[in-house]
Amino acid sequence: MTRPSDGQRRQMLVDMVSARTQSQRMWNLQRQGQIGTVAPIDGHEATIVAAAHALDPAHDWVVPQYREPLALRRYGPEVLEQFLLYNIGHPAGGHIPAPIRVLPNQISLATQLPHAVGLAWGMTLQDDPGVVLAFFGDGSSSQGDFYEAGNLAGVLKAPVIFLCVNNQWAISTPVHLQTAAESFAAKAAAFGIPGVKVDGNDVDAVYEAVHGARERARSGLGATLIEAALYRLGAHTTADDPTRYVPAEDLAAARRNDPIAILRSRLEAEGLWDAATQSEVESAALTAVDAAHERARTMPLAPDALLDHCVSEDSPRLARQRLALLAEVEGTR
Ligand SMILES: Cc1ncc(C[n+]2csc(CCOP(=O)(O)OP(=O)(O)O)c2C)c(N)n1
Ligand SMILES: [Mg+2]
Repeated sequence: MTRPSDGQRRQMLVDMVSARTQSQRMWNLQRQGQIGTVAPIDGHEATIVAAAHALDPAHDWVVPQYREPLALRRYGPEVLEQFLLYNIGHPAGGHIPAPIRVLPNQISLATQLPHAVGLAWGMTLQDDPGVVLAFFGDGSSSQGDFYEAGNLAGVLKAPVIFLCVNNQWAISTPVHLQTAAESFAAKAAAFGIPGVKVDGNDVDAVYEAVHGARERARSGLGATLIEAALYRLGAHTTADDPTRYVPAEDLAAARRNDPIAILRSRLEAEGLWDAATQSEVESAALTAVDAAHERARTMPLAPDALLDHCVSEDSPRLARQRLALLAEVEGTR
């Protein structure tokens, strides 16, 4: 059993509380018309934070879907800034500022998974000791990309961890309409890799599973599929009304299993957390998200910025298009 230390568990709660506070703040900013669509993090915090804490940000890559970035504080404050830039549609939001090992958000379901396998396989070829952890949802597991990525990872023994965040919903589609398999973890059998299902509200369980998968990947044994079962406590996004389809009694039961409340009461009982700490963490999180929003809002935008960060170097054709675009913009001023 590999358990996080007291210090790590306390830091995990800081990251979880910060993520929820910032997610709620972003919800309000969207409602005020200040930022774009928001996919709330509520209910996902333990899984994302514990996974990030089982990784080494100096070597391991995280490949997100779209709900994770606020909970990746362990990967540095740049992740929050990128997330705000991405949210408001600034082209710099698609950039990965070195040395941050977090890929940009991915909205097109499961397309991040072949990227994650390619990244992991490339690292093996370059004798890079890191691993790649890719997040995806229960809904994304129905995409062809998931099966292609899983199959290739199995054959190549790529050092990749597929972390399926099973929050019971894909917008309004419940899991029983998503798959007839007994679990999402069971799908690992088709790839010839281990599949593990864990309680996604329990930081110890997620930490241990990711830690084990990382050790396995680093010793050359290849990929693992982890299913973290939890419950989406908020709306799918700011464009959704879950009261139209989420059974109220299911949501009430899930709220009694709120991952933040669980860890908070454990740490309070151990004398590692109190109300003053809670409010300090919340106000620091609000300051950070407001500063990131301000920075994103005021970041200068070059007329040809939409061509940046797509390829490392412009091809001759792209260079010509860039010049033509700049000339056209100049001419219209
Ligand atoms: C290829 C593709 N098909 C459909 C959509 C529309 N869509 C956006 S989010 C979503 C549900 C995804 O559910 P899941 O993977 O379980 O993630 P969750 O939102 O529950 O975290 C769908 C169908 C999309 N973004 N991409
Ligand atoms: Mg889902």
